Amino acid sequence: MENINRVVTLGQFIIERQKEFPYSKGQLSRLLRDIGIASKIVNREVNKAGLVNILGDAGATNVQGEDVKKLDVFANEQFIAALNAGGECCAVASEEDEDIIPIYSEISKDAKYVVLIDPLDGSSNIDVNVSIGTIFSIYRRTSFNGPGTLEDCLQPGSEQVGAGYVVYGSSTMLVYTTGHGVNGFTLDPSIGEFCLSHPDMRIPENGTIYSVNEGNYVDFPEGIKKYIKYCQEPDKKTKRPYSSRYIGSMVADFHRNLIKGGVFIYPATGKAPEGKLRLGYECNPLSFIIEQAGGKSTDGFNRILDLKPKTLHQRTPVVMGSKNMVEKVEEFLRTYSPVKPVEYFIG
Ligand code: P6P
Repeated sequence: MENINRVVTLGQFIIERQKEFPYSKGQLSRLLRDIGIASKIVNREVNKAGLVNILGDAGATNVQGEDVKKLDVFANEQFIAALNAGGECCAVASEEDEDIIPIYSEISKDAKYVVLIDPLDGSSNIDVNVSIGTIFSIYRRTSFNGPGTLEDCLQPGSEQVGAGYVVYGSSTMLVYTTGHGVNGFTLDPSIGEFCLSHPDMRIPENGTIYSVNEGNYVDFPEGIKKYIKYCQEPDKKTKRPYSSRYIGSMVADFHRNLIKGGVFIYPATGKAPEGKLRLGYECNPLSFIIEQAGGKSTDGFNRILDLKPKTLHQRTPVVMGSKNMVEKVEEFLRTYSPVKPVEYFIG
């Protein structure tokens, strides 16, 4: 009889799903494995952050008298080291580094992939014990050989071959897609393995949660202001008023909305005319995931995955989540703020 309680680890799952890539020789599988290993190391440090005074600014020392790195610096080093050692990656673009980190060594001379990563998004929340996350995006290189190039890292999100995030919360989960649906794995600390816990994740087409920093309300485009008021109006048929839920940690807000349904909005504002969130290693990977889960992600006017990045740390306004909720936001923007936000604020 099939064992219905069979534990499927991330490693087993990746190998079993490798059949979806008939021409793959396992490089993408090994790359995902490398990211999973680094995530477990980062998780260990995130979980004990308060104990070893790792929260302090770089330059502090821990109980062993070792120089303590801030967690986001530590996380960045762990992911880069894992990708370097794994041999499947020819360049990394990180939120922590101004320029790309080309990788070229005996073991990675045939590497086919580049990785864009936010090693520890929302790290300002560590000190108050709020969930934080890692976000990663994987592209096939467009250059032919040698170390990866900047152009390899400036591809539109529609070219991603993989994307995922780790949310270090009440439990630690890794959620990823390679274009064949979205699957979530929960870390079982007793065996040190990510285990399949959320197979084939789908976001509800409708939801009753809106996530936006309403502290910026006066600075929002008119269409966003009107949408927020729409969310707050009582209407039984559409289950309004909706609930306002905003953690201020993108991965945590995204993960909740993916499971429960909802819309996450970080619009352009006067202070941030191109939005705050980064296209390459925040919005593109999460947009790939949300579309694979049946949701939608735009900048209010254009599909995020169609945007052609011009610079590595480029920002974009973003409206992502349940399909029908995103489309309602777009309707308000078209009606009340009928220009792309960047033009709206930059003129
Ligand atoms: P604000 C965290 O700093 C972050 O990059 C995202 O994780 C989060 O969604 C956003 O910024 C919060 O920004 O301006 O609302 O504090």
